[in-house]
Amino acid sequence: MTSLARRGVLKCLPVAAGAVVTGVAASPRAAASPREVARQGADAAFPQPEVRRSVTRTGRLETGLTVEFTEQSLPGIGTVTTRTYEGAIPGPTLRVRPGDTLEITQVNALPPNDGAAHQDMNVPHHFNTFNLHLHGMHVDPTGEADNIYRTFEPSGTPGTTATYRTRVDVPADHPAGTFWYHPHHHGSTATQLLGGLGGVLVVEGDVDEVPEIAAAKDVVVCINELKLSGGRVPELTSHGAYDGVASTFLVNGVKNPVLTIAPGEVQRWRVVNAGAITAHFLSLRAHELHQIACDGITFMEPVATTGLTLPMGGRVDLLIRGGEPGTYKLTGGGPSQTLLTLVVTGEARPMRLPAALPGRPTRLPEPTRTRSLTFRSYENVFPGAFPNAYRILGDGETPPADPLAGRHDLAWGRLAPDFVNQRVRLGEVEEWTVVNDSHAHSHHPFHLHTNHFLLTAVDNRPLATPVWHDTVAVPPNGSVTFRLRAEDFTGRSMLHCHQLQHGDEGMMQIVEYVR
Ligand SMILES: [Cu+2]
Repeated sequence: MTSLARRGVLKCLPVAAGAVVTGVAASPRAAASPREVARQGADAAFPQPEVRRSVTRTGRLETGLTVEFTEQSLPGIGTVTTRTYEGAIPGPTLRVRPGDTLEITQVNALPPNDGAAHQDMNVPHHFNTFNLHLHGMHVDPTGEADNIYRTFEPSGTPGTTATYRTRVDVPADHPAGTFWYHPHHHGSTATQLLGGLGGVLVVEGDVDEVPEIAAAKDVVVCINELKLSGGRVPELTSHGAYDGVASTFLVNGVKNPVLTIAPGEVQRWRVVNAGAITAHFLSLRAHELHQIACDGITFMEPVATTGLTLPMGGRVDLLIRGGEPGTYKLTGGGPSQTLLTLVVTGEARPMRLPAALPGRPTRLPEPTRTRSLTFRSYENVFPGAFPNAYRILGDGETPPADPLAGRHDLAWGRLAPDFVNQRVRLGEVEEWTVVNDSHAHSHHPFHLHTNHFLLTAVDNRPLATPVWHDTVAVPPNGSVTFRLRAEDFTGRSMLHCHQLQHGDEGMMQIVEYVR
């Protein structure tokens, strides 16, 4: 059933590119020109990123993600020069299974960085240095795995490149679901994502074998957010560099692509917010969204809704059933922001929704310790190009070791090198409250690396059914409450605001998981 469904997916991909059909790239450079793949995808009715899948026999996905400036021809937008993975926005979709090994060779083909780093690490810098974060994956945060403390520098010599390797063992009991990858070098993350660096990572498994889901077309909906001015991402020379530059939203690299569905047909959409600044309130006119997973963790049963919030970094898996023939818009960002157009057409194809799913139970024991964190923005408090301070106060806040620009008070709560803000003991159940004390239009999605947490309340109102997340929107002037139990991986990891300008400017903490 699953392999048939997979073949069905592959048929939807551009057929001329051999690398797409085999789905495996043995070398850093795929056999087909990635740009060619992207262009063919754009010509198709609804593009899908190139797929690279692990080899079943060996359980390994060995692939490359070269980062370089490429010229993209974006339909309806024009020619854009930006940093890309493998010459495409988004990067290729990586598909693995629990127990697999993922080996990624990254070539940094970017030019040398301009200038030295600012003495304050929380000022954006080094836009040609990156690393790799596997967002939402429950894997080792150290060594050559999901280690965001590494730095993949450009070679420093114009015309040459530098190569870095990531090797991740996906646990045999890893949840099947929708994850994604993006760079996470402190100081350059926002700029790089706003140029289109990001791609989808799918873990295949039990949920895909539910008959109604196996029968549904598997559709990646990767929403990238670009800031474009004069065909480039503006160099971030000041905090205001993006002010007044409208966000361009692409779905699988295309502005407002058209997806077709038959009346009654059920499709499974893997919706990824790969943006840095904008949350999406997803809504599809005249259609219910049947949510089956949040942030890669499957629900116990589908939950029908008419709209949901997808914060930056978040993912939802949705089953969509085609309604009356017609044309419908999936909106996000705001009600006038169309992400894609759904055309319901053709012969009716009645399909069923599943009644039950192989979900993760939504219970944890009573907590034995609590923490309280506050996300706070300070605007126009520093002289110079980056006048704002973004801080995390409360339990574990960073003390003011070095007064910043004479503002001793603003040294509290910033990200500081080697200061561990939160030590989380394996096996202990904790309850965290994260407060956003900023004004109405300040979005601060909370993201924790390495472990999912169980959201139990929003603004102190308990949820009827708690939900597993790795990223959650903290409402302005509001709070979220969750339980956390880390069970296996030790080492240094992170928590931060996934409004990535805020993260780059200090709204980030070091979490250490300890025995
Ligand atoms: Cu924030």
